Amino acid sequence: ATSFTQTYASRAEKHANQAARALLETIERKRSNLCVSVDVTKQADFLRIIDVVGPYICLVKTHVDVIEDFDYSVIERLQELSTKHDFQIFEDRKFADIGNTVALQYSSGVHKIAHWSHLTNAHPVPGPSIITGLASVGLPLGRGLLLLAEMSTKGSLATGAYTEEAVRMARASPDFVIGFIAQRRMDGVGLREGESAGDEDFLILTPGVGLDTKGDGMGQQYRTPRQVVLESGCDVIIVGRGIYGKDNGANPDAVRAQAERYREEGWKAYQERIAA
Ligand code: 5IU
Repeated sequence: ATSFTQTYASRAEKHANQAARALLETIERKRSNLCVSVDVTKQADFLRIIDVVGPYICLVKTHVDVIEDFDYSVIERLQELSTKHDFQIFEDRKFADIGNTVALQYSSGVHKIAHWSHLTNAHPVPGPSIITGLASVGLPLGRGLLLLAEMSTKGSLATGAYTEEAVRMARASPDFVIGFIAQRRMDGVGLREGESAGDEDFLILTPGVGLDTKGDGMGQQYRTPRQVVLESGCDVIIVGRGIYGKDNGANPDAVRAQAERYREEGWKAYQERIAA
């Protein structure tokens, strides 16, 4: 079986990277392939939303740089919630600089991302040195990296040969690069004549997921959990405003109901996929 039809549990057993294993195990344990993306600017909203959706998710995706009243206690609260509700943390930092600079951005500054974020991501645009730089900080801490192989936005330049090169870069660093932010499965993409995919198992985390709208008027494009997980073979659905709405999740019951709904849809699509 390819990773398309394998269970999350069996993939967890074989994965060499600690962060990938932890995520796959969490997905299986909680029967949830739902990641909630929390793009809000007040720490109170941020922490309240996460406490409400916590039971239904495998992963929280953050942009801590948008929190305007940020101080490091937000991270401590986030870690407490991660333990309380059993989810992993993914700071969607989208690193894009030279190796030396990204190592500093990852380890230091106000946010010290490597100290608390199990996963982070990077644009492949600088070439393999971005992986070397981030791995120098993240590997000793047991972290994992996702490369941005594709984007959900209209007119994205991350297509074709660029996407293939991203997959080749990941293939060359299997200890640290655990998969992609992408819109479809990437096993075997960009293989050259005579190369084989072996037992590579990239995790695909996919934003641009929504059940009620097709877009946001600013280039975002939404597909359903079924399209993403069953038809495109992605592993984790990333949902933001579809869950916390237009009012920064002011109504916890509404947020909880949406989280339950997306968890259910994502898991149903996965069950259909492994039965295929
Ligand atoms: N995000 C995308 N598309 C991408 C990448 C990241 O939407 O291709 I790479 C981020 C942006 C936002 C979240 O933090 O995922 C999606 O939020 P909404 O579900 O609210 O659109």
